[in-house]
Amino acid sequence: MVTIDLSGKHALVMGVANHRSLSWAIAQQLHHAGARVCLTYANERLKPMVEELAGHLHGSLVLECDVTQDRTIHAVARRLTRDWGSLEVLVHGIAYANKEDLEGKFVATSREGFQLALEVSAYSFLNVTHHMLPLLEQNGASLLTLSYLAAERAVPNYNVMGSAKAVLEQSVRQLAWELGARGIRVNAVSAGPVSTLAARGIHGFLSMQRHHAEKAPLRRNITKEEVGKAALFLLSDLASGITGEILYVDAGYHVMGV
Ligand code: 0WE
Repeated sequence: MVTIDLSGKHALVMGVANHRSLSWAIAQQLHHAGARVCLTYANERLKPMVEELAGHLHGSLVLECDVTQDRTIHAVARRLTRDWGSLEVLVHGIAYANKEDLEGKFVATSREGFQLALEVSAYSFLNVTHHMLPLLEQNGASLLTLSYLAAERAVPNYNVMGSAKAVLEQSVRQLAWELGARGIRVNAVSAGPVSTLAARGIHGFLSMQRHHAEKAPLRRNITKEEVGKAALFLLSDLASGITGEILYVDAGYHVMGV
């Protein structure tokens, strides 16, 4: 019988905003598998919610980390070095673009909007990894980020986030190559549309989800728990031979030609 046991392992999970977050579903799976979990929040507005959620994960840590501020990333690395001494799991579930850049014309994306989306949603993955490298090298680690099909297909309104996800997926492959020599694996889950804080309020999101459920081989949408389970697999020793991979958790949607 195969069970996933992450006891004695340390997991940093970034990108939890509320109970609907895919990062939260992943944090819960890691916790149930026995890992010690650290959640980060980007600003004071998100702090109370993340602290409340962390209250459900016995022995967890909550730290501030704004990925546009190297100082705060460095502070997380220092704290985890002191408290844990090693990091076996890193989950990056962070994305942000200005709201107007997800509604207007892609061709009209401002320089600042483009830079912000790529900095927060893509550059942060390698930058955080760089800051955590001494911790990640200790025992070999498994890294995971979250992507979306719009990295490689045209999706109405996803606009500059598609640019960011394309860069993010290339970063998964490049990091897999570079860090593989140190026993570090790097993968992504490409999730189908889930009603998270990041997705709600997106114009046309509900009709898009309906379309997805109609067309997908499984004839339904996915749940955040399904993302959590696939993530747990990739982050565990069951996936010891897998790196540089984009794993689709999308009810099969991406295989369709019509
Ligand atoms: O990656 C995402 C969402 C990312 C996102 C969402 C927001 C909304 C509020 C990034 N930045 C912001 N900034 C805000 O101010 N998804 C995969 C969910 C999503 O977002 C879409 C989608 C889907 C699916 C936007 C347009 C079209 C489809």
